[in-house]
Parts: sequence; structure tokens; C-alpha cells
Amino acid sequence: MAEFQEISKLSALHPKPVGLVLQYGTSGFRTNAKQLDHIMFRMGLLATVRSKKTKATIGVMVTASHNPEEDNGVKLVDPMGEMVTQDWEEHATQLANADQEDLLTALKNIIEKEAINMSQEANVFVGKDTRSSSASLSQAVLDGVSALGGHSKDYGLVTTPQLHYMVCCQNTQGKYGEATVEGYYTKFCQAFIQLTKNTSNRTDDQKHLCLDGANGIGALKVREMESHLKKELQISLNNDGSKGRLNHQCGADYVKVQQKPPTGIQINPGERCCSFDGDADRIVYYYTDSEGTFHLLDGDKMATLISTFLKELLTQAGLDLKIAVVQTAYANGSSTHYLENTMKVLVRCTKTGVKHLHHVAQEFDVGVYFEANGHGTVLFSKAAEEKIQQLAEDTNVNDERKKAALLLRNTINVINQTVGDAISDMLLIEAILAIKGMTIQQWDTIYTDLPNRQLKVKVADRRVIDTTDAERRAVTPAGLQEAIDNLVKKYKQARSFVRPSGTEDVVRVYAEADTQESADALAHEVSLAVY
Ligand code: NG1
Ligand code: ZN
Repeated sequence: MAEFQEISKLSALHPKPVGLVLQYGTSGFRTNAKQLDHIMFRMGLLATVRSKKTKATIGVMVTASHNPEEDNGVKLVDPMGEMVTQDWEEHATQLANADQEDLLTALKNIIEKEAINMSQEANVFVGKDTRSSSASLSQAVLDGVSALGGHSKDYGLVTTPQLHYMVCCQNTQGKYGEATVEGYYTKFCQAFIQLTKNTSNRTDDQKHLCLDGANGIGALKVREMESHLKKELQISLNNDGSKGRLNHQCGADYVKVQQKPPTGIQINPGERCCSFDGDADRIVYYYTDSEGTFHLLDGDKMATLISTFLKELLTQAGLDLKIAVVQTAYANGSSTHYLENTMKVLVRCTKTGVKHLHHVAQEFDVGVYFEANGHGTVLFSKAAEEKIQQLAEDTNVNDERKKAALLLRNTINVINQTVGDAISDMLLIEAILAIKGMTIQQWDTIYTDLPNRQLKVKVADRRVIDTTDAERRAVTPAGLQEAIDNLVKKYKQARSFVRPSGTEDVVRVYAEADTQESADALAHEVSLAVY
């Protein structure tokens, strides 16, 4: 077949370094950018085949999110804007690791196994972040698509969630919105303006938000979006990429893990601030109090605020819809306790990685999912959306129910349901705070986080650690879990677990306890047990 000859010719321009083995991990392939050219070409091929299989547009995003500037990565986006399925992750790993001379065979194996009709048309959307390596790497993806005769559309610089949104819009014939960056701003900003329009007593202070753009793509896109917000949200943008390096001492991951404000930002006491990560799919909020103490409001605090808001609206609207919050083992114990015991909301725990949370959230009418690091969104079932829509249009309901239904409808529209999205989450949180007339300090006092610590441990082979129970218990190596259990017993309100990272060559250790000293000591002792 002509296309296979083309692949042989073009793949020689994107050779695989001999002996290099990479895995499609928590969030696609991710490593030093210098090792990724062949992966990008091959993911262009795979996305084309996936498009033929699904008879839909597939997305390919070139980014390494919160990793340092010198890294890069790639992830595939499925037709509804969700992460690619697990079996295709395996195809991706197979294709990525095939030696140069075996590439065609590996590709043909996938085509055969998936019974692909090669005459089917293929469409692939490609996006990239601001890393200096992203331009040539996304070109390699485009080369892969054209080698198999697929059509591609290069969106250039976009956030990861923007690309997910484009793919979903395209495959739902515009029902989700228009598949352009402009369409994205219009949809989400209009919903935000609708949500906040009756909160006329908002002061200028309440309309003002301080943002750390991590020197990445999010900063660029917020600047593009600003005029759509019609001054209803006034963002002072820091770390916009004009001076500092991407993710360097800034961004959501730095703030969450270090539990301190980013550099390059002047925070006034009490001022509401937030940080995006390098591809703008995560956000965390924070402020410093009058004594200069730093307060972090992470994914757990966002999940709590959002689910409380939605539960109240559903009650006011008289809608009997099942709401749940999905978390991972990294969720602060206080948040889980508050949600289950005070809010009486169903909480589910899954493995790390949004794809796991997303799938569980789909089981409910309203599924709020957040990783503690600020990656998350809300999913509404089709039935739930229809009920809300019907009520919003019903002329025979009382004012209170109607008002709640209209707020719910606009809330649905401000949320990017395809994936966690820093911009959309920011608009949602800002709208909720405005509607509730709540300050960041008031939001912070809903519950108090248990002191916690996250550490990274370098080991010879992190894969010797295998876990179970949503990663909360280690099954191997023998004796490790018992050692952790014994250490945990020494502290009050303590909990600790370890798991191999899916994005870095480290083992992650998490510990929480009644005091910061205890959490630090426990994390340290557990890391020694990991060696
Ligand atoms: P790993 O490296 O597998 O822990 C990290 C985050 C995930 C997720 C992915 C993808 C933590 C503890 N882990 O995964 O939540 O966001 O990166 O970016 O924050
Ligand atoms: Zn990210």
C-alpha cells in the first residue's frame, strides 16, 4: 500500500534512539524533549489509525504540563474530549518502543488487531504548549498524520483543555460549542457573565484576581480571553512568560508541593490568588493572612466548594439527582471527612490520574472530581442536563426553583466537562464566590486541612512497588506495608502511603497527621522504609 511506503520513508527522518524504552504513563509519554521526536511521529500515525477506528476526530497535545522546560510529552484525546482508552495506551507503548525496522510490523499489528478500514478518512487536531521544543515536536506529529494520509488541523499554541474542547465540539457537530479558540472564550465567558450578573453588590476587590500563569500557555490564553470578561473579572497576570522560565519556582505544582507562594508575584494580605500549571489544566488558590501565613486552597477545597454549591442548588430546584465527589488517596483526610459527615455527599476514591476519576464521575448524575493538586472538573449526565434544562424552561414553577435551575444551567455552561481546565475552573470558582458573597478566607474555613507532606524518593526501580485499594496500600515489596502501618501507629490522625509516580522516575510518599511536625516526621520515616 502506498501509505506504508510513505511511512518507511518518513519514519527514517524521525529515528528512534536505539534501546530507548518509554511507557504511555499517567498522562501520556513524558521525558526529556530530545528523546521524543520519534514518539511524536509515531503518535501522529497512531492518532490517524484511532481516527479511522472511531470514525471521528482525534486530538494530539504536545506538552509536559508541570515538568521542567527541557521536558516534553504527548497525550492522545479521544472523540468526546476524554483521555484515550487503556487498550490504546497499550498500542501507543507498543508502537513507541518498536525498533526502527519493526515499526511497520508494529503498526500493521495494531491495524489488524483493531480491524481498521484503512480507506476510512482520518482527522487529527494538534495543539502544543509554549516549550521551545514544542514547535518541532508538533511538526513531527503532523508528519506522522500525513504519512498515513490523514487530515490534520494544527491549532498551534493552545492549553490542553482547549484542545480537548475542540475535539469534543468537532465530534458533536458544534453542540458543545464552536471548535475555535474564539468559540471557547465565548462559551465560557458568556456563562460566567450570566452567572454573576445578579451579584451587583460585588466590590472591585471581589472582582479582582491575582494570577500566576506559570510562565506558560495559560498566561497567553488568559490575556487573549480578557476582553470577553467585560471587566466582570479583572485579572492581574504574573509570570506571564515575558521574563521567567516555564514552571520555574512558580505554577500550580510548585505552589501545591512546596506549600508556598510562587516567586515573581507580590501578594497583599488577604488577596485572592491562583496559579495555573504549565498546560493550564490545573489550578490552585491561595492567600496570605495578616501575619504573613500562607493558606493553600487546593483541589480538595475546590471540590468541596463546588459540590456544596451544586447540592444547595439541586435542593432549591427540587431535583432529585445523585451527586458524588471523586478523589484520590492524596485528598486531605479532612476534606473526605467533611464531605461524608457534614455535607453527606457520597465520596469515591480512585487511582491517581484524571482518567480514573473521570470514569467514576461518569457513574453519577453529577460527578465532581478533583485531584488534590487542582486537576478536576464536574460531569453532568445527559439525563441530569435534560432535567435542569426542562426546569429552566418550565413556566409553571415557583421563583426559587426557577432561579436555581437557571443558575444550574449556566453552571453547566461555565464548566469544561471534557477534562480539568484551569481557566474554566477559575471562572466557576470566581462565580461561586461572587454568588455566595464569600471571601477566600471564608471559603478556607469550611474545614481545616490536616497537616501533610509529600516527598519524592529516588530508588533503583520504582516498579518494584505495587499497590492496591486505590493505591492506599502497597502489596509489594514484602514487608513494606507492614512497616508503614507500624510507623503510622506512632502518630495521631495519621495516614501514609507510597506509590510509584507515573510521570517521573520517583516513588511518591504522602503523609498526614495532627501536626506539621508529625506529618513531616512520618513522611521522612516512610521514605526511609522505601529504600
Ligand atoms: P504521578 O507522577 O503519577 O504522581 C502526577 C500527579 C497526578 C497527575 C499526573 C499528570 C500528584 C501526586 N500526581 O502523577 O495527580 O496530575 O501527574 O499530570 O500530584
Ligand atoms: Zn497539566
